[in-house]
Amino acid sequence: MSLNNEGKIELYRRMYLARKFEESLDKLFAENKLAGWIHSCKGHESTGAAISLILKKSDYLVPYHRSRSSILGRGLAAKHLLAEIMGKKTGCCNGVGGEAHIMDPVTNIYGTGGIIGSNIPIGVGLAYSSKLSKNNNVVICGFGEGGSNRGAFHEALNMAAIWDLPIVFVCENNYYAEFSPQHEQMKIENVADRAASYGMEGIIIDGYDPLECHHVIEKAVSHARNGKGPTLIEAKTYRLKGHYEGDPMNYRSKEEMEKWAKRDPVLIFKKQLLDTSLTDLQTLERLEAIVNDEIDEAVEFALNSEYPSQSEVLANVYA
Ligand SMILES: Cc1ncc(C[n+]2csc(CCOP(=O)(O)OP(=O)(O)O)c2C)c(N)n1
Ligand SMILES: [Mg+2]
Repeated sequence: MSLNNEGKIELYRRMYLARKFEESLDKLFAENKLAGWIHSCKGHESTGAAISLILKKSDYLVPYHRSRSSILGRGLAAKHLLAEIMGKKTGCCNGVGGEAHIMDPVTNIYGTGGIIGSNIPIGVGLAYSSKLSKNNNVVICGFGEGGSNRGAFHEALNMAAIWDLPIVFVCENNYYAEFSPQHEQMKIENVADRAASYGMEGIIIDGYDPLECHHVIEKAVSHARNGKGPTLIEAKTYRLKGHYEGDPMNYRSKEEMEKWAKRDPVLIFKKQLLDTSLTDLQTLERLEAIVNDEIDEAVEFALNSEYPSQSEVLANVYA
């Protein structure tokens, strides 16, 4: 089903929210108010915003470290996500998960993990539970092209295929894993080609085009919901910043970075909505102002929240 005008505007709002959230992280990090690592999700907004619009409330989202847009779009409040990233008690995991371990049973978000690819078998387990309990819920599981080189990916996709599980695998291929370009990680050009060896369809999409993301991922979700099994979707993407905040990025050329910056998905989609007269600038600016306030409040909330005590940090450590 294609998105109506209202849906397209909501898609833009979710992309803008994700972008503003990343900007707040950049700023807090630069001001030395945020400790630890930040893996910027700038450039990864389209896929996650689309995923969050497609999933039903009872479905499961298993994101990875670069899919914060799906987490925010799904409805995990910016303030609880930011507080978690800052290690504060008011975070969605009481501040003990941090940036790498975001989960929230309230919004059915099960992921992310610090071990690349470790969330993929978790997604398959959730899909297996959906199938056994016949609850008709679908899982969307995200990872990068680097994650698709792990054994966990191959075992998980094989099991999902043989059991026709209700899961859609979404690989956000941003052409780098840390500082290694794709050609140093694998001999093939497309991660989607791996789908054939498990007997499922592999589809390539433009990860900078939110409408294409929505259209194709939604079809794969209904395929899964109708009991027809999994799909592997590869969204060709690019991270507009480094692997981590502070990365000098000397492993990629200025020309390459400029080429992708010109395609900035948030700016281009806004322009597209305006150029096609789908909405007007005033409407979008009103909506942006609400998001800006939400982010300002999240920053205030996270900064003013307390860190967990030493005993709270260790409360759920069993060994
Ligand atoms: C099993 C494992 N190996 C290595 C790392 C270190 N590491 C952290 S992020 C990352 C790159 C992952 O690349 P990709 O899956 O393409 O995701 P991207 O960060 O590019 O979105 C690596 C190698 C890790 N966390 N886990
Ligand atoms: Mg990558």
